[in-house]
Formats: sequence, C-alpha cells, structure tokens
Amino acid sequence: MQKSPWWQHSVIYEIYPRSFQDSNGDGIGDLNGIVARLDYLVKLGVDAVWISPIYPSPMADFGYDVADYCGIDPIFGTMDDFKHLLAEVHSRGLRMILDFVPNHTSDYHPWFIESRSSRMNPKRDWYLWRDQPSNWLSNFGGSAWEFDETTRQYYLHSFLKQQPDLNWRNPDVKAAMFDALRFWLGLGVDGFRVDVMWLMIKDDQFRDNPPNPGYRLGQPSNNRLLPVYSSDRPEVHQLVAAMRAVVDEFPDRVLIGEIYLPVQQLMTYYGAGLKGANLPFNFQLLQCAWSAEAVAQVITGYEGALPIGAWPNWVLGNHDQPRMATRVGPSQARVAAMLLLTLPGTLTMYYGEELGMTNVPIAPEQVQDPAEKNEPGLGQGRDPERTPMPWDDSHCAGFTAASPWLPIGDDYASLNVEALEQNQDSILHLYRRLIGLRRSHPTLVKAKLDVVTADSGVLRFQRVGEEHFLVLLNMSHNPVQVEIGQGTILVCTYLDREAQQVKDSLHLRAAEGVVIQLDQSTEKLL
Ligand code: TEU
Ligand code: CA
Repeated sequence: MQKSPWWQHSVIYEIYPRSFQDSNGDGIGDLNGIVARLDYLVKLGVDAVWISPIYPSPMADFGYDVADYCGIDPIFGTMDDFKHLLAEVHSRGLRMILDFVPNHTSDYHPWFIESRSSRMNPKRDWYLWRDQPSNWLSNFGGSAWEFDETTRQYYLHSFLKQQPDLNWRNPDVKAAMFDALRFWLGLGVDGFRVDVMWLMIKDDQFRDNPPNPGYRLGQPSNNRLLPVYSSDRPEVHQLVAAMRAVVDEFPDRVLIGEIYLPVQQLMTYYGAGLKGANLPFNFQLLQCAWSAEAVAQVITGYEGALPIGAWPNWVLGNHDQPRMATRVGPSQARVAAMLLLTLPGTLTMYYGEELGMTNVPIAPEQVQDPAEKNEPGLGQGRDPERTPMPWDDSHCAGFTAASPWLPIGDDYASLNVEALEQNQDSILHLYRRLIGLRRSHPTLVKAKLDVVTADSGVLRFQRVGEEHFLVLLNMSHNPVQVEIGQGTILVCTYLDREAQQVKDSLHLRAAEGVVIQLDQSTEKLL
C-alpha cells in the first residue's frame, strides 16, 4: 500500500512571524527567532509550520502586501537566514509551509509602479484598470476602486488601496507568479497556504454586485453587497488547478487554500478529479455557535459534503480570528482543543492557542491593523489576536529585549510557556497529550467519524478503525451524566482521569471532555 502523504496526518502550526520571537531587539519577531523556538514546537508535537508572509513589504497589511515574491523582508532577516531556518526545520523532521498572496501585490511592487506609470506600459494589463468603477466594496471599507491621477483610470483593490489586485486573466501574470512558486519549491519549501483563493478571479464584465438583504447597520460596510461578481467565479477553478499542477511539479508538496465560503461552495475547491487545492481550509469551527448542537451539525454537514476521496481538514484559530479562550472562555478552550485533535484529517492551529492565550485589549493609540484603523469600533481589528507569544515571566515575556510592536497580554506573568510547563494540569500539557495521542493512534487521523449526536450539552462521536474511540465533550457549564459502553479513559480535559476504567455510565464535570478507548466487545451497545 502507498504511504499517505505527510500533510494528511499533520498538525499544522501557524506562526505569525512578527509575534513569535524577536532575536535582534527591535520588538518584532523574525526568522532567527523562529529557529530559536523550533525545539519547543518539536516538544509540542506539531508536524509542520505555516509562516505568514515574510516577503519584502511596506507592511501596510503586515506582509499581505508583497513587494517582491522572491525575497525576504529585512525586518525578518535575510535569504540566508531563511535557508538556515528551512534547514533547521527539516533537520527536526518538521515541514514548512509558506504563505502565498496571489490576489494582490503591494502598490510598491515594481510591477504596479510600472503598471500605473502609463496606459501604454506593457504591465498596464497586469492589474485591473477601468474608466468607470463598479459598485464593488473593499474588504477593509469603502470602494474597491481607487482613482489614479497619473493615468486617470481606476484600479481595483479588494483590500487596501495599497494592495492592487492582479489580473490573473493575463498569461504573463500567471507565468511570473508561478515562477515565484517554483522559486520557493526549488529551495525545498513543502507547500503553500494561498491567501484569499476564492477571490483571485473576478467577473470579466465587472458587473455590479447586488445588495445584501441581510445587511444591518453597524456591520462592516462591505457586507452591504453580496460579492456575486467579485468572488468565487467559475473561472477560478481552472486557475487553482493550474496552481496545483505547478506545486505537483515537485514531489510531496501541499497546496492549501484560504477560502471563506459556505460548505457546498468550499468543496468545489478540491477541484474536478481532486486536482484543485489539496486542502481548502475548513473554518467552520471558527464561525459556528459554541454548542453541542451547532458543532454536531457542522461536523455532520462537512463530512456529508466531502467529495469522494477528498481529505478533510479542520482549523482552530488564525491571525484574522478572535482567540478561542476569548470566544468560548478558558475552560471551553480546553474542550475545543480536544475537539480539534480528535477530528479526522489535517488540523491547523494558531500559535499561542496551546497556552490559552486570550485577545489582548488594544488601546486606540496602539492600533496597528488597517482593518481597525479604516473602520474603527466595528470589531474588525485583528491586533488583539496577534500579540507577542509569552515565553516566560521576564521583562517583555522573553519575546523581545525591546518594546514589542503590539502589547503583551498583562496576564503574562502567569500565562507563559515556562509557567504552563511547570503546571502539569495546564492547557499546554493537554495540547501535548492530545497531539501525542493522535500520533500514536492513526485511527484518530484517518478512521471514519460516526454517531455524531448532541444531547444535554454533550457532543458525542466515535472514531472506529483498528481501534475504537468514543469522544464526549461537555460543551455546557453544567455537570451531566452520560451513558457509555465499557472502556478506558485515555485523556480528559482536566488531565486527572487517565487510565480510569469506565462502564455503563459516566459523570462529566462542566466543560469536561474525555477520549475513551472502548473495549471492542461493547461496540454493539452504542
Ligand atoms: O484574509 C482574507 C479575509 O477574508 C480577511 O479579510 C478576513 O475576512 C478578515 O480578516 C476577518 O477579520 C487574508 C489574510 O488572512 C488577511 O490577514 C489579509 O489581511 C487579507 O487576506 C488580505 O491579504
Ligand atoms: Ca526582530
């Protein structure tokens, strides 16, 4: 039998590089900082790191505005530092996934500087220029079109005006961008997370988007319209398949798509014949209500919608979304960890979730994120979930010797890696235990998931393969009695019931989750 690709059984750990570890005392995390912390990741047990953009950038959107697709921004280090990091990652048996930002460049990218210089410039058509704007809205507020005085036309920017959208219908754009992919793949990078994959192609006639009947005052302004003509266009799938073909020129790589779409549309990104994205990110756990019923529905819906042969994936946390411990509270954050790590497929977690990091309040004068600056007070800002990783209780939490670019959570004296390491019951130990469990029981990675039910606030499902696991997650704040078969508790969210034999009925404390290995003979009872 063929060995399954590495990414199928991987836990991917997202590093937001500005906030992981500073090595040179400028208050901003960097590549050498990541090297210094790789052993921590090995001990945690994750398999791969995905690093948010590290390319040269004016940092209008903190790296998601790329000015050179084949370089390293001096803030993060040099190309040699990158090669060193990659070698250190690989020497530990880890994989590295880079962030690729194809929808837009920086307005400082030489391509855009040329493009905007004259209507006759050969790179004019590399971006989307129009005499008349459509009604499309920017994801960061206001019109998606910016009038440019020099040539008296509008250019499209789905995000900031410093992030002009590329014209992917132009073959030269395609060729240049694919060469950038090959550049990194050639260096040995193991794959890409592709930014806003579902936005890459727009309607060729730039038709106006219809109004969104669900829009309510107080919501971000881009909710006013339904993005019918500016996103998820049918032609995008051809492009995704072409991107996949480039990645497949190199053995053993992975293509992941960032896609915020309802599940049916999301599934189309696996592509015809599964020749699209290996993994269209599944963000549903970040968006659904935190109740046993809602999560049961999400799991069943996702499993049911997966195309035959498609590999599932689940994401818990990223640099655009509120921290779990803030969203669901610290005790449910532990339940969330158990949920994530007992689901099938490839899993993605965000740095600091293993510490139960919370959103850090950002005072108005500390705001960095343009999403907050452009539309203040609507909860759009992403700084709170991007604050520095607390490593110890020293000045600046061991993150930096200087003043950090974003404030460090004021609970860092107790909530830090070193302290949680000392405390055997901490969420850090829970994460490690669960990741370890997954590693030693492939059934948890690849077996079928079934009997998903929600009852009295308890989410229940089974993983049945060579072994037989029952997962019970009390997503409520009340204790509850549940019926079970006969087996052994492998791990519980309180980390105090390991190896307990259980039979017939089990008392679950509030926010308690357990993974039980069932005796095969009791299978039928369930
Ligand atoms: O995010 C895409 C995206 O849809 C976000 O705008 C998201 O909806 C928002 O942040 C939720 O608050 C990607 C990147 O992950 C994000 O960091 C970038 O700002 C954006 O693309 C533009 O490149
Ligand atoms: Ca630094």
